[in-house]
Amino acid sequence: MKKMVVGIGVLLSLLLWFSSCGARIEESEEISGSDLLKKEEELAAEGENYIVVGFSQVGSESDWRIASTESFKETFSQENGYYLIFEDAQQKQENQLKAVRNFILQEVDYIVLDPIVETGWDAVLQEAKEAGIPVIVADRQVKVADESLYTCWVGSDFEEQGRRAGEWLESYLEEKGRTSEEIRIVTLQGTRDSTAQIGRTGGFAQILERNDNWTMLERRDGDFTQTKGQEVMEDFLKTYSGIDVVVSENDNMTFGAIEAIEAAGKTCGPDGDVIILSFDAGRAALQAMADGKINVEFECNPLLGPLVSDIIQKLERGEEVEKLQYVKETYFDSTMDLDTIIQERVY
Ligand code: GYE
Repeated sequence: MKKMVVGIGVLLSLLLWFSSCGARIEESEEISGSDLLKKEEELAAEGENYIVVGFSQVGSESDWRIASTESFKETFSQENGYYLIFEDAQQKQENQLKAVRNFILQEVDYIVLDPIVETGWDAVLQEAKEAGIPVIVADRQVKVADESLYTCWVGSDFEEQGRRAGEWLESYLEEKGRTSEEIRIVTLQGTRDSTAQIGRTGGFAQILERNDNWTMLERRDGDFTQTKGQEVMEDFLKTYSGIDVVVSENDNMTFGAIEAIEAAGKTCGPDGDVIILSFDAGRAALQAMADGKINVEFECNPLLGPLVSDIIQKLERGEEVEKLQYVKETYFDSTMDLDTIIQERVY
C-alpha cells in the first residue's frame, strides 16, 4: 500500500484543485486558500508525513450525521498524522460520485465513503481500484457486483435494530394487555434505498408479519429530516384515524412527528395516545424520552471515526482487515435510569 508524503507537491495540487474547481477543502481546522499556502510552507519545513484521507459524507441532515462528522474531523486530525479532505454531499449521490473522482485525481491515500444509497457505485469504485486507492465504506453499505471494489465496511446492523424495535413493541403491547386489539401503525422512513432505511424497515417487517393484529397503514419517505418527518406525520394524521404507533426511522423525523402530533391536539409517549419508536438515541432524543414524549430508542453509534482510523492503521502495517465490521448497540426505554444515561451520552 502506498503512503503519500504530504509535501509541497501534494499541497500544491490540493491548492490548484481548490482554486480551479472552486471546491471546498476542509479539515479539522478550516483552511482558506492563503492559509493553505502558509500550511504548505510549514509542513515542508517540518518535513512531516501525513496519511491523506478523502471522506465523502452523506450530508448534515440529522443530529446523528453531525456527530458522525465531528467524530471523523476529530479523529483525522494532523495531530493524529492525517490530512483530511472532507466533502459534504448534501444528500445527493451525484455529489458523492464527483467527490470520489476528485479524491482519485488528488491521489489520496485512502477514500472513506458513507454512501447515501446502496447502488450505483460499481464504476467509480472500479476507478478507485485501478488507481490503487483503498476504499473504506462506513455506516451505510454499497451493493456492488464485485466485492473486491472496496476494502471493508464498518457500521451498524440496521436490520437487527428494526427487528429489535418490533420485538420491543410485541412485549410492550403484551404488558399492556393489547395483544388482541387492532394496532394501527405508520412508518416514517429514512432516505429510500439507504442501508439504514432498508434494514430498519426490513427488520421491523419480520416482526410485523407474525403479529396478525398489527396493521401497517402506510410507510412513507421522510428523508431523515425533521421538516420532512413533520410534513409526512401531518399528512398521516389527516389521512388515518386512530394511529396507535409511529415507527420513526431516525430521531430528527421523530422530533418533527412529535410537533405534528401535538399540533393535532394529541399526545405521545408512555402516557400518551401514540406510542413512539425511534432510532439513533442521540442525547436530545433521550431527553425527549425523559420528558415523556418517546417510548423507546434504538441506539445507532455515529462515532465511527476511530474505528475507520484503526482499519487504516492496520492496512498501513500490511495487516488483514475483516470485510464486514458491525458495531455493538443497545436500546433505551422509559423504564430505565435516563438521567444517568443522558449524562454519560457523548453524542
Ligand atoms: O440513523 C440518520 C442519518 O445512516 C445511520 O442517517 C445513518 C442514518 C441515521 O441521517 O439519523
